[in-house]
Amino acid sequence: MRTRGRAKAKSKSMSKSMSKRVSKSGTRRRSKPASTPGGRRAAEIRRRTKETDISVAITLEGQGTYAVETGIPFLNHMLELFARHGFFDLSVRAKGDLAVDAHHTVEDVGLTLGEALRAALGDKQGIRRFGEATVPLDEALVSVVVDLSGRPFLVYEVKLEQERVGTFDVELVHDFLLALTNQVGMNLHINMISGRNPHHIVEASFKGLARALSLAASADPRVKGVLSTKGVL
Ligand SMILES: [Mn+2]
Repeated sequence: MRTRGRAKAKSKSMSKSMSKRVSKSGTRRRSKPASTPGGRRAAEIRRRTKETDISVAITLEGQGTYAVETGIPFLNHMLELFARHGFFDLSVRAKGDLAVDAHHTVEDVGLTLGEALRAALGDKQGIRRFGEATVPLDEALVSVVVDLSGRPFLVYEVKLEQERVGTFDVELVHDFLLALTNQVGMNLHINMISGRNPHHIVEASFKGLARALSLAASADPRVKGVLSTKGVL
């Protein structure tokens, strides 16, 4: 399935001060983008609606440490291994209307994590821009390719025969990835090469995403400015 995202390419102000704003949808947000102790790229985002209240803090040059509590154990598991395998330091705190179902919380965690990643990436000077990883987990093999292009586009070619992992509806992974893709402003291709067990397939996808993003966000000393003949990412 190919999904064109909403255009969200405009870069944000990198003000160090806390800022409050109200988006068109009425969402109250507080963000503290790109504090960079020791030159490390980091951001904190809080996103609150009537459905969810989510805080994400991420450091790109981390050690893979994490503190994740979303109220959804399978999502916690995926975000924890995302941090570990991307060597990001990640904190995610989410309180959502899980009594309705997990959809709002999963999608809004994707939005907030994407917003934090975009803020931490800043102006993308000196980075590789492209990253890819093919990750196995037993019978599952998943390829993930990222371009931090500023143009949101998700290709998610993953066929899951079972609808659930435990109580988790695996269709929500697609919604999470779409939200993330739109907010980061990236081109993300996830292609399942083989697989049977949905837990294995989704886990290989998140590990691949972590490795591909980590590579794309890493510095290449040959890159002066941004890696684009257009001059802007
Ligand atoms: Mn697992």
